[in-house]
Amino acid sequence: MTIVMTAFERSPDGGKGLARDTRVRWALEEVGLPYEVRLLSFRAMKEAAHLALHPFGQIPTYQEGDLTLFESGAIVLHIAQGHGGLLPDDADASARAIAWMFAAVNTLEPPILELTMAMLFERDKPWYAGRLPLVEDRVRHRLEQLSRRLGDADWLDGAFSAGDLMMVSVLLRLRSSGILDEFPGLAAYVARGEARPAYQRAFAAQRAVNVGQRAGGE
Ligand code: GTB
Repeated sequence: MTIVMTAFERSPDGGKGLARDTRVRWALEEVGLPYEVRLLSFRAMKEAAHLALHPFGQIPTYQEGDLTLFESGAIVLHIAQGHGGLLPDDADASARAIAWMFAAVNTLEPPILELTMAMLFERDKPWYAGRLPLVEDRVRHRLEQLSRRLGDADWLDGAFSAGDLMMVSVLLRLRSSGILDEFPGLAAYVARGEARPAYQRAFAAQRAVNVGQRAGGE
């Protein structure tokens, strides 16, 4: 059954791999599943045909036979549960890996998103200089906690899992802020994720679409 996912026709990041299709591509590459990518313009994302797949008119979506999914975390979990390599066989370890997936999107991603949104859209606002340190400190607080838990380990809980895939994907978005480099253990963790051949293939695939294209907005 052919897997079809959606991605930006022209990602605003110009090929840095920061849009959420990259984590889905990465999961598919980790488990060795072939897939097709349907590219969408911002306008097409808001049209009825796409809204039938994604209620919020966004990417990524995932279609496999009769199944249609949205939400990158749910898509990665579906891939991980159906194919070996991204969740441990042990039921408790698997539950913990899923908890890390939720931690990535529910505990780390919100303050990181707030910071990136502020840096992108609030620079010219009168409150920007005063607010930025507060937003940065919220991110630092979570990174300190995460860094402490990771310690000297390569991955969050034993072998690389979908929890790491999601966490690295979320942390990657911090790179341009410089904050990640304040936490060398986390910077090395992200670099380990990026070095995985499956990530490299996913990154190259999205880059081939986006590099050289001009930014068109968030
Ligand atoms: N919670 C959803 C998920 O995890 O799938 C969020 C999906 C989402 O935010 N999709 C974004 C989208 O479709 C693309 S990833 N936006 C278009 C719209 O809402 O109209 C967010 C994103 C966009 C651009 C960059 N970038 O250029 O760096 C990074 C991340």
